[in-house]
Amino acid sequence: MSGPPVSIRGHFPHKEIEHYSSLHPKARHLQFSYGTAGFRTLGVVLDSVLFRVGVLAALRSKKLDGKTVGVMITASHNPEEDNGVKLVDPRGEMLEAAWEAHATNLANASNEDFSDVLYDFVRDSRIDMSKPSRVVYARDTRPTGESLVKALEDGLKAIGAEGRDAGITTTPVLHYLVRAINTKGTKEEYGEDSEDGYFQKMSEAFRKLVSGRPRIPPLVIDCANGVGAPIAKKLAEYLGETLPFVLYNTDTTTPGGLNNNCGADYVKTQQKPPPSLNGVLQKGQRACSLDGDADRLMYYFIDERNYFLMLDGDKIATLVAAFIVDLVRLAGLAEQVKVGVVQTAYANGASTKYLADKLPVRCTPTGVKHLHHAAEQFNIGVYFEANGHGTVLFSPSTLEKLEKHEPSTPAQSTALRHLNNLTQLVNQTVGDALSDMLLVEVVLAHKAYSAIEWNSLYTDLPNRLVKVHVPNRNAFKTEDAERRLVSPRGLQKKIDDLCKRYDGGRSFVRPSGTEDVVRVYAEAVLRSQADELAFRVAGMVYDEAGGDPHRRPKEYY
Ligand code: 16G
Ligand code: MG
Repeated sequence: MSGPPVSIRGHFPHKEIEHYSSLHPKARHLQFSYGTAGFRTLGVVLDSVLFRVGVLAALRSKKLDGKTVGVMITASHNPEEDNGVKLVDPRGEMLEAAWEAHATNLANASNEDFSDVLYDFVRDSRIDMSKPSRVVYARDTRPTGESLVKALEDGLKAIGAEGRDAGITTTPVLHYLVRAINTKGTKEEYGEDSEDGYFQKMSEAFRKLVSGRPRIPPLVIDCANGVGAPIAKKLAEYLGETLPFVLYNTDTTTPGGLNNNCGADYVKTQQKPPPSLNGVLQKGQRACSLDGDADRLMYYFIDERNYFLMLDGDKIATLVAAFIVDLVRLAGLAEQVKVGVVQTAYANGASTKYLADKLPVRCTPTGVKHLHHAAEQFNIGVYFEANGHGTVLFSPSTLEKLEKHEPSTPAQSTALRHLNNLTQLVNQTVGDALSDMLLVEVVLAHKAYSAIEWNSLYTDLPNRLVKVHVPNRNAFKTEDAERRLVSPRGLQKKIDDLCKRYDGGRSFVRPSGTEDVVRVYAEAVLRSQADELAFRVAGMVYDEAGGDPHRRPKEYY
C-alpha cells in the first residue's frame, strides 16, 4: 500500500507566488548562474533573479528554523552597469555550497514552471513552511540597486517573510549585521545589530590598540566612488584624531564613476595608483584603495625614486600574521594557540617563502569560501587573496582561551590584552576593507613601521597575469588547489618543462570563475622572464584550446 501523497508541511502560498512572480518575469533567452560571487551580470536584466533570490532567502531562513539570512546586492569591483546578488548564511558566512545549485535552478525556471519548480524544491528540501522567516538586505550605490531591492522585497512578500532593509551599506557591514542579529542575547553575541554597533565595536578596539602610541599620520583612502565613501566618512567620525583620513573618489552620484579608473581592483591589475591621486601622494605616504563594496583593500606608496610600490593582500597577510604570532608568543600561549595562514596559488612566491619559515601555510582554490573554511581549521587563521580580500578568524575555543588565560607577567598581560582587542577589531565574518585597514594601521603603529619598512619585509617576485580567450574554458580542469592542470592532458608537463628554463619560474593555468577566459599566472626572478614565461604559457594554452591561429594575440610568443 502506498502512503499518503507526499506533501509539504505548512501552507505553500501558490497564489501569492504566482501573483508576484508575474510582476517579475524572466526573459526567455537569459540563463543565470550562481557563481563564486553569487549572481552577477548587467544590472538591468536581474529583476527576475532578485525576485527569486528573495523567495529563496526566505525559504533558506525557514529551513534554518527562522534564523536571519542576509542578501547583498552588489557587483563589487565590476563596472557600474553590472549588478549582482549573493546570500549570506546566519553566521555571516557565504551561502552553503549545496544551495548555490538551488539558486541557479530557481533563477532559470521558466515563468510558467516557476511555482511548480519551487513547490518541488520545498518538498524535496523538506522545508517546513510554517516556520518563521527573516531576511536582512542591503545594497551598494549602483543606480540599478533601488529597483532590484523592490524585486527582492516582492520575493519576501510572496513567502510572507519578515524583511529588514539595512539600506545602502558595504558588503562587510551586511555580513556583520547577519551575525550580530543571530547571536543577539547569546554568549557568542557579536555586537549590536546596527551600523552604529559595527562602528562602535571596531573603533573602540582600534582606540585601545593604538593608545599610548605616537600620533598616526593621515591616510589617503581611494573609495572607488562607491559605498565605501559614505561608510568611511562615518568611520572617520568615530575615529576622530586617532586616525585622520583623507578621502578621495567619494562621488557616488555622477554616472559612470564607480570603479572607473580607481578602486582596489584597478590598482592591483594596472599596478599603478588611480590617476586621481597623481600629484597627491607625498613620497612614502600611505594610501589605500577600497573596491566597489569595500571588501577588498590595496595599500601602496610612492618611494624616494618616485616608483609606485604596492602592498597587496600577500603583504597584508604577512604583516598581520607575523604580528599575531609574536603576540601569541609574548602572551605565553605559543604552545596552545596555533596560528596559520591560508593563501591561493596567486600568492607571490616570495610571500609564501617568508611566511613558511614562521608558521604553517595552506593553499586553497580561488574564492573566499575556500580560504575561509581552510582558515577555520587553525586556532587563529589568517587568510588573504593577493587581490586584497581577507580576514583573520579566531576559533571559538581560542576566544575562550584568550578570555580565560591568566598571564604570569605584565608583558604577557599586555600581549593578551592586545589579542583580545584584535578579536574585536577584526570583522571575522568576511574580508572587510575598513576593518583590515585599521588592522594594518595597528600593526604599523605597534612596529613603528612606515610603508617603506613594511614593504621591505620581503621583495615580491615580478609576476604577470594574462587572460586567454578560448572557445571552451571548461576544457581546463585543475587539481592541487589549482596549481596543476589535469586537462587538457599533457599541457601541464609542457608548462613544467618551460618553467624549469626560468630562474625562479612558476606558472599555473586555471579557468576563471567570473569571466569567460582562462587565466595564466607566471612569476620569475626577473621582470622580463616573468613576462616571457606568462606569454609563452598563454600561447600554449591558446594553441591547445584550438584558438584560431590567425587571431593568436601577438604578444603570445
Ligand atoms: C570572486 C571571488 C574572489 C576571487 C575572484 C576570482 C568571492 C566572494 N569572490 O570575486 O574571492 O578572487 O572571484 O575571480 O568569493 P576569477 O575566478 O575570475 O579569477
Ligand atoms: Mg568586493
